[in-house]
Amino acid sequence: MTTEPRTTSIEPATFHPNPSKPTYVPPVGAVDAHCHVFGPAARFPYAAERKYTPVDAPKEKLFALRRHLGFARNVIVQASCHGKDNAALIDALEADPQATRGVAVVDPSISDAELEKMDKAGVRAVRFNFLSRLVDTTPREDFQRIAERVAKLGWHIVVYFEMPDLPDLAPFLRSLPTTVVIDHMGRPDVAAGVDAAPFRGLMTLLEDDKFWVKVGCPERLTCDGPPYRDVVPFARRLVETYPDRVLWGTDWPHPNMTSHIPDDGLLVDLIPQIAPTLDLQRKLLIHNPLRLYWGEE
Ligand code: 0GY
Repeated sequence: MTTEPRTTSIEPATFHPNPSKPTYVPPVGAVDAHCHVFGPAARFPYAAERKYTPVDAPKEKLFALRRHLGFARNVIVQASCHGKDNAALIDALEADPQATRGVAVVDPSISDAELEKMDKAGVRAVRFNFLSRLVDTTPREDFQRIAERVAKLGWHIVVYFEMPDLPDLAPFLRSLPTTVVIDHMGRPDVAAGVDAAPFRGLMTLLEDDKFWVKVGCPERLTCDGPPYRDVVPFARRLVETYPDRVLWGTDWPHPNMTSHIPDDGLLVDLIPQIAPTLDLQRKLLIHNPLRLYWGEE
């Protein structure tokens, strides 16, 4: 079922016009492994089925932010406002091929030629989004078919769900034929604490080494607001327990943030709290993303 966008009016900007310079200096070669580009709409129109209409956040702004924050590379994730038209994503990848990799959103009917073209441009994964506020529902058989197609290319799957949906989803996720990367720590209820059953369920799922997890996005998960201290224990538990299967990203330009506009410099300054040693920081920011997205050991 396809629905109309909730609104076609452009929503207020969700990204900071002038983020602070972080105090923390990332190790040379660090990767921002979760970020997006939006538009520009005049060149890359937003999808008819989108659920929100963002302010343009083009590749030039993303690359300038990367330099400002002290990062070297980006993994750009196709945002739901662009639906299954990955043109803005591919354009960003082709503009800086060494320093970027992509996560696309595709339909099961996509041709082999199109998949190969994306592979050449630097796409290394597809995203399955399970949030009904962001996308129309996709049948699991469709996801299964996509998974089988992309597994042959050596791609993996990025999944975005909310923690209450995990018990129902877990058997499906376990059945996927590739590595599975979980966005935003599975969106735990921070107020419930790290020892609550749902977060322990996520930790158990991660015992299977087909699963990886992104430990960013405190701005969406926090109850207390900046500087997001309440989210640190969740990310730190994951980094310390599964140091070889964690990724970090800014989530710029922070789609749909309404509570506040995150300061990306502040997000970077949390890294030494969630990865307290240089060894953990190097795994989180360099070795893990390079292994998964650039095929480098
Ligand atoms: C995120 C989160 C959100 C949006 C999207 O594709 C998207 O539109 O992922 C969200 O609203 O939680 O990580 O980008």
